[in-house]
Amino acid sequence: MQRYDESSIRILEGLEAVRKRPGMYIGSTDGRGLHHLVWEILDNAIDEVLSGYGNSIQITIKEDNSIEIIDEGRGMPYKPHASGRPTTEVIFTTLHSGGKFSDSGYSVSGGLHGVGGAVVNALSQFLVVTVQRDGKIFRQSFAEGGTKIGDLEQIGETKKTGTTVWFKPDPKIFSTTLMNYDAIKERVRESAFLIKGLKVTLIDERNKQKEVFQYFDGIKEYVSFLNKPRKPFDEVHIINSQYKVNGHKTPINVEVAFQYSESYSEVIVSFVNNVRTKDGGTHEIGFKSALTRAINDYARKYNLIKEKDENLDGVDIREGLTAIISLRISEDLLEFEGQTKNKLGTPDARTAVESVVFENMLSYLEENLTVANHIITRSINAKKAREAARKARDLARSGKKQNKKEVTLSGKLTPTQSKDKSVLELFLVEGDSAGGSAKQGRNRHFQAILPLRGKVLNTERASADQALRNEEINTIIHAIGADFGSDFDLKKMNYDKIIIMTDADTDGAHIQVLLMTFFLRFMRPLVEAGKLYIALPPLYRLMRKRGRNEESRYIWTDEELNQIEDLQTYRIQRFKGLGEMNSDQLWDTTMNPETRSIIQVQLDDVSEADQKITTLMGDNVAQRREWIESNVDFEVSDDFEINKEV
Ligand code: 0R9
Repeated sequence: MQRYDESSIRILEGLEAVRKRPGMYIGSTDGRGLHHLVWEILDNAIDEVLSGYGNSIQITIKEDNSIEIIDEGRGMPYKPHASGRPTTEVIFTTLHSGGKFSDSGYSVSGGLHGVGGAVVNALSQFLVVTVQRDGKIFRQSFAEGGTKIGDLEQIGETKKTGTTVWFKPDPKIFSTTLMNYDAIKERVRESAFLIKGLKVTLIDERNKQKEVFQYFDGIKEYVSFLNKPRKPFDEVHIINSQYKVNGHKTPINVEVAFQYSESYSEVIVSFVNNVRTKDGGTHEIGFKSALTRAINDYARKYNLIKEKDENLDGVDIREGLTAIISLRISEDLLEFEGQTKNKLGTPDARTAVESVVFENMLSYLEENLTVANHIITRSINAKKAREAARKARDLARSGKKQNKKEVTLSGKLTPTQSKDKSVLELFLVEGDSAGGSAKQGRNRHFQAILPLRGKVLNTERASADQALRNEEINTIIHAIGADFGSDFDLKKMNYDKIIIMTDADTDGAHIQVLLMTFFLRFMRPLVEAGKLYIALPPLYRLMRKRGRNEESRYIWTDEELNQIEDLQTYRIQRFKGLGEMNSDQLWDTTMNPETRSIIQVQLDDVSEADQKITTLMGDNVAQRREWIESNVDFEVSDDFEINKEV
């Protein structure tokens, strides 16, 4: 029988608060929140590596979806803390703040800043911590949301040091407890790229997979990795320098790796103290302005742009650029902005990156004339293409010339009756025949239909101006009415949801990928705002006689079909395409917000999404084949995290 003293009651109250409001600590209780627990423990293991102890971490997804993380650091302190209880116990049962438990100024690599252990424990079915330190092995276990099920015990002797945390997220808390190998792999790989030499072994016991990540060239290898599906036109260039003011070192270290390729995309991924800054911030601004300034200075110096001509624009200069920025600054200089704190606010970071990159770029360009000229020629072309596109658009908008495109648009789009943009939906439908059913089946009040003929242009391999000359693309841009590229304005959108509706076959999947490529390249904020959806038409209809009536039901997946016990009593119709459904069926199963299934395209990781899209849609055929062959189970959802809206 467990006896509770006053302090353990306080502990439980603390952890109880986490269980009552998990969202406050980990954001959500879906798959994202679930993985947040993994990141917390992983960050603690990485912190120990960053402090200079051990360089090897092992992470295992067990068969029951529990997670074990092992580091080879000093081992978590276990001796009694001021409260009289072992430090391990305090760490896993109290919502404390970082730095409180050690004199060495325990630094945190991100996340919950030291409260991670207790939060993970509170949200777990069980958690076991094992410490190897001072020649001994200690263990302590917790269950059911952090209740201690025993004191810290010595269970053996060892010559090694390190910490192991094994936990299983509580299914009473999370809507799913299924661990996503790819999500963990991406995170682990990112850490391995950022911390040179760090070796991370990832094991999945559910299907006996194992991968090791270790990179001795750090972010230089990261850029090569991201550019693997692209055609680079030079080596990766690396800048690494401690920022100095008047010859004095500052606590700001700037590391940048970049490489240009023939692709049209711009990929910039930035980090501060090894934490990803998804929304950029001052370091990214500094990098961009240094690059723009250096290229323009160089172009002027060698008369590559004429005196009377305007400077080249940043967006044009960055076409085809892949860059990683890794900033390391002292903790007291860290400032974050925005709702999710994913944006660096530190003003000095801008000055530091700008000055380091500008100096370096100038000499880089002088030493690599071919590359420099190539970048500039490309930017000039990009600028021309952008201006041509803008002219065509302005002309169409002014209505001076009722051009062919506008006529086609008005003929193709079946608009809504309501003008309340906040509820309107635009269906992009594969083929004219399905378009016809959709037009009849829709709710004309708030659903607009735009049928798409044939294959959509692959915008990964097209410039802005080529894309705009494509009729389907042009029509979509006009229908959405919020412009595109750097001029895209979310507030101007004519619809609240853009829903891609294709057949549930490979051609349909291909059209989905092509459209998602387009939205990602030309209307990224639309995707980021969660306004892009994919409709899920059912695969089967089951029918049987019930008395006088005919009973029918719809089935979305093969698994669902196989689970039906009295399947033999039904007649089965397999829908090969949307066209086989009549308009009522299409409304009931795929369009009616009350009964349909649609998935929201979520852009969880921009660089990964770019990577996959470039692999699938770009020029490098061998790379594409390799990717498809090693991902036989190709599904569109592989590229994006998907969220099912019932
Ligand atoms: C498998 C996941 N690993 C960890 O969670 C982990 C935490 C940790 C650690 C120390 C060493 N290894 C660790 N692994 C540590 C830190 C300090 C001194 N000795 C060992 C120190 O900061 O001075 N700790 C993380 C927090 C704490 N230890 C502390 F607060 F208990 F000190």
